[in-house]
Amino acid sequence: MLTLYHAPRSRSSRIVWLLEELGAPYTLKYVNIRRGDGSGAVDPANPHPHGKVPTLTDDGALIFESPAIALYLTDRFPDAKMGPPVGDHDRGAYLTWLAWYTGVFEPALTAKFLKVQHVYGTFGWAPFDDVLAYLSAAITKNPYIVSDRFSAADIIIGGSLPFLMGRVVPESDELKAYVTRITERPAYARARAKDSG
Ligand SMILES: N[C@@H](CCC(=O)N[C@@H](CS)C(=O)NCC(=O)O)C(=O)O
Repeated sequence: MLTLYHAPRSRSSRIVWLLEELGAPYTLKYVNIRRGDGSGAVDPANPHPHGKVPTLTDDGALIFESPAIALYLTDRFPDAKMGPPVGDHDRGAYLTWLAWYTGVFEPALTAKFLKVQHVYGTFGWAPFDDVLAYLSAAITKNPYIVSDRFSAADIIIGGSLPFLMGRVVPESDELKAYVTRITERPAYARARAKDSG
């Protein structure tokens, strides 16, 4: 049985969206988290080792870090075709984009937000402008991040854009069109309804 530990309007909202896309049976447990404005607190009911969300459990197995959860779920529910399976031509790109989100995109965003000067040869990610250009090129070449097929990579990466665009990420016509494309899906609307807490 899948349980998602979730805090509304947070990184776990994307996993609610993914579970809705998959049509997977799951229980949603709302938990408290520390918020950027200083409110909130670690919730003892949340099994995440750092008190964060998303946290997924599956019959006692603990899975955390958004890309790991996405990969776990799309492999576990292959019939939903939300991620290229092992042996598929697009599998490598899919894994790359999931790892890129966590290893490149988020650190580059954080560095930009904190106004940290990029240091080549020291940082394990590229400067923010390169990162954004790479993402913009991908969603201009194809309708979705990996290929012409929507996947969990669009939820993990694209799903962060409605919040980030106009804040840390500058708006562009390409990104706006892409966000509209992916958020017009019924599963997104269902997830938003559950996000209110
Ligand atoms: N790298 C993690 C980040 C998780 C994360 O930082 N989540 C935030 C919510 S958006 C959180 O739980 N913050 C509470 C805290 O830092 O204690 C992932 O992508 O899953």
